[in-house]
Formats: sequence, C-alpha cells, structure tokens
Amino acid sequence: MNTLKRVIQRRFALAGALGVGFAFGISELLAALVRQPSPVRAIGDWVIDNVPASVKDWAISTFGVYDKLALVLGIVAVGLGLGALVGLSVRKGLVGAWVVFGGFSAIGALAAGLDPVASGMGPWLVAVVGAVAGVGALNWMTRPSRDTDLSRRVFLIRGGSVALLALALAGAGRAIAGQIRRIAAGRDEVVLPEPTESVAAPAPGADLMIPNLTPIVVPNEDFYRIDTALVVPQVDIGTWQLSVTGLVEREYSIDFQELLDMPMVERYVTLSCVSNEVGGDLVGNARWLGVPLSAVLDRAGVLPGAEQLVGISEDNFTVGFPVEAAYDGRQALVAVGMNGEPLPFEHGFPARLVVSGLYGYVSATKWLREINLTTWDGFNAYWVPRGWSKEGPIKTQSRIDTPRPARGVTAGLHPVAGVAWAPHRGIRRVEVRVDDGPWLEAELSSPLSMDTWVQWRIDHDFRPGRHTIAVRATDATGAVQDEQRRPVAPDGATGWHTVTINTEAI
Ligand SMILES: Nc1nc2c(c(=O)[nH]1)N[C@H]1C(S)=C(S)[C@@H](COP(=O)(O)O)O[C@H]1N2
Ligand SMILES: [Mo]
Repeated sequence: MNTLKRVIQRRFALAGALGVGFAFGISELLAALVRQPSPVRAIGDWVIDNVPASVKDWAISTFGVYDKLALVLGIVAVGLGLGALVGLSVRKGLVGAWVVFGGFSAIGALAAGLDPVASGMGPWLVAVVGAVAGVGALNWMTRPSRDTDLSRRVFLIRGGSVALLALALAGAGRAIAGQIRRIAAGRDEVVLPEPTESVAAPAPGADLMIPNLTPIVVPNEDFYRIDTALVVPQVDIGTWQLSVTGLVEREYSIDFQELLDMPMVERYVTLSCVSNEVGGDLVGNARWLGVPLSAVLDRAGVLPGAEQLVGISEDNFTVGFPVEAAYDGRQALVAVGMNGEPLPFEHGFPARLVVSGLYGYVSATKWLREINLTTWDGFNAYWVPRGWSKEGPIKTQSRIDTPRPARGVTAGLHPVAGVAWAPHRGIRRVEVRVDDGPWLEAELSSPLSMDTWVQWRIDHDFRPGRHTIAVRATDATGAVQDEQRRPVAPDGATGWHTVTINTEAI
C-alpha cells in the first residue's frame, strides 16, 4: 500500500471513530434531557453487575477510586475502535455503519432497560437518535469524496467540527444531567434535626495532630467512596420512601420527614471496605446522625423467625447481615447526616445504613429504599454469589501513615504514626517495630468510642540508611492482629502493615 493510500485509509478510520464519538455525545445530551440512563452509563452498569469478582478486585487494586472512570473510558475506547473499523468499510456503502451503530445502540438500549430509572421506550429513543446521528455524521464527513479520495481540507474541517460538537454535546449532557438531578433531589433544602443524644466534640487528646497522619474524623470530601453505581443516584426526597418489609408484624413505609421525626442519635463510627488491602485507605471515620436501626425495626415489630436483615438501595444493590446486629448494643443506624451535613450524594443521600463492626459490603447500604427481614437462607446479598463471604465482620487492622517512602525522610528523630481499628471491639494496644528492634508500645489517641479507629504514635531516631517499620494492633478482647498475609477475598485482608524507607543524612 502506498503512503497516500495509507493516509487516506487513516482518515476514513478516524471519521468512523468520530462518528461513534458523535453518537455518544448526542446520546449523553438526549438521555439527560429525557432523563434516561445514557447508553455508556447503562453498559457500564451492566458490566459492573456482571463481571467476575476477580476482575472487580483487579479493577479496584489497579485503578482504586478511579475504577469507574477507567470503565467509562474503556467502553468509549471500544466504541471508537469499532467506529474506526466501520470507517474503513464506508467507501463500499453505509450498510456496515448501520449494522455497527445500530447494534451498539441496541445494546445500550437493552442495558438501559435494566436500569431502575429507565422508563418505557425512553432508552430506545436515545438509541435510535444516537445511531442515526452517528451514521449521519460519518456520511457527512466522508461523502464529498467517498468514491475519490477523502481530501485533507474537507476532512479537517468536517472531522474537526464533528469532534468539537461531540465533546460539547457530551459535556452539556453530563452537566445538565447532574444539575437536573441535584435540584430535583432537594438535598439543599434539608434541615437536619437536633439529635436527642449527641456525642461530645472530640477532646483535645482525640487527635494527635501529627503532620501526614489521617485526621481522627475524615472530612466528607476526603472520605473513601466505594459502590457499584456508575452515576451517583440522586434520589428525590419529595418522592423517597423507606419501607420495612418481610418477616414483621406490620410492614410500613415512611417518607423522609417521618424518618427525620423519629428519635435521632449521633455516633462516631468507622467504616471499612472488605476490599481494603493491608495498609490501604478504604477506611474512614465520621460522625453519623440517624435513627437507631432498632427503632426503625420495632415500629414494624420483628417476627421471631427473622434472621437476616437485607438492606436494598434505590439502585437495587443489596446487603445482608444478622438481625441481632440491630439489638446487640453495637451502633447500627439508619443515617441521614454525616459530619454535620445531610449525607453527600456519593455517600448515600437521603439515607443509608451504618453498622459498626461489619464491612460495608454486608451492611452499609447507601441510597437506602427498603429494609427486608428474612431468613439466613432466604436471600444472598449482592456480593455473596460473586464469591464474597456471607458474613463480614471487620478484622482488626492497623496502618502506618507516616513516614512513607514517597515523601522522602531525612535521618533523625521522627514520629512514626498511623491509625488502628477494630470497630465495636475497640483497640487496646498498638505496637511498633523498627528493623530488628523490640516491639514498642505506641501512645494512643483517646478513642472517640469503641466503634472508631484510634491514632497511634511513637518517636524513633532513624540512622541514615534503609529501615523497615512494622505495626500490629491488639483489640480490646486481647486478640492480636493476625500476622498471616491473606488477600481481601473472600472476607477481608489480614497481615501486618510494613513500610520500608531510606533515610538520608542531612
Ligand atoms: N447502594 C449501595 N450501597 C453500598 C455499596 C454499593 O455498591 N451500593 N457499596 C458498599 C460498600 S462495598 C462499602 S465499602 C460502603 C462504602 O461506603 P462509602 O462509599 O460511603 O465510603 O458502601 C456500601 N454501600
Ligand atoms: Mo466495600
């Protein structure tokens, strides 16, 4: 193939990719306007719900909190790649283009139809318009010279316009969708009630205030976020209802105001994700405002046969945990407030479950819609058939926050500090070892409660050179954190966190 021919081939491929980009852009905007899930979002949601657990572990460990962005970019890349192939065939006619654009749109519409927010033919409208617009754009970019050669000038002007327009449409679609839902949700209007039982503000010794040490209460914007939602559900509190169903004397539903009118308490509780690696940051501590779960259940009257409490979200995510967790004295809340504000959308507005001592995947339903009481065998929650343990008590863990190799450390006296948690058991002791030295007991922050993490610190005089620091915690029952390294699946990682640094002489 000569060079000119190759250049032209490339132009046709690019035109195909741009056509798909245009179809994506139009469908983002149209989906926002008619309030349907966009095809990219719907396909992403489908992928999230259907990938094997091993792929999900890989995605979280590779991309961390950017796993969803990576998925969206991946879907867009596949689309553009298919578009490029179509572009190469377009000189023989538009049949191939119709097949691929139509097929991709149909998949988008089918996936969107599975989404709880989809309505009727809405997803198909978005799909048809997207496909027609995509093929139309491809035709427009390539037609003037399809049977000759696609001239550079024509292609630059038309291809460039399509690219810009596609980006503008997609951007507008995202912005409008976000804005529409934000306003409709009514979060800005929520006034949280005063708790009947409030917690004291952290005493001076509750936060050791060491540079680079995680604060004892993590601000909402820094709090880790893990969920299966590609687009954060923004539930309208005007229509939101919480239902309590299943093995109860009287099922009931209440609206948001009725929930706010129930007795409110405030609790510090540390949440942790089962996917948190040893030393990882998928753990956080906040002050939650909410109704005790026991009060929500008592209003329905739990029947003796009820063993498992299933929390169901607006986006049909489910958790399941023993009903006793609502009654055995641990802090279990239907929470509406986080660190003094209504729950952020990312963290479950308008209401979520918070259960001390249980990993989030079995307990912490965000965007809560229904609490269903059933038997232990009666239901498997979302992650159970995906290979995760049916019960998920949080394992005792500790983490070194400072020093860390990335920050570079000079020789001399430095604080060694971090956090340790064993929610609802509490932390009795944290020990630190540098190199082959003895285990030294660390100073602990005064705990906010037995449901929260503590900070710990020792000071160590580092000689120049390579040092390995290890930490281990002992919970209030006297059990020492498990030394054996185990992966996060199926029920949470174990092992001691170690950090190796190179200190340099000053
Ligand atoms: N609706 C919904 N709730 C959910 C999840 C989810 O995927 N969907 N993930 C759970 C998991 S695995 C964890 S670790 C916590 C995380 O809560 P956060 O994002 O507020 O930190 O939410 C839980 N609640
Ligand atoms: Mo999690």
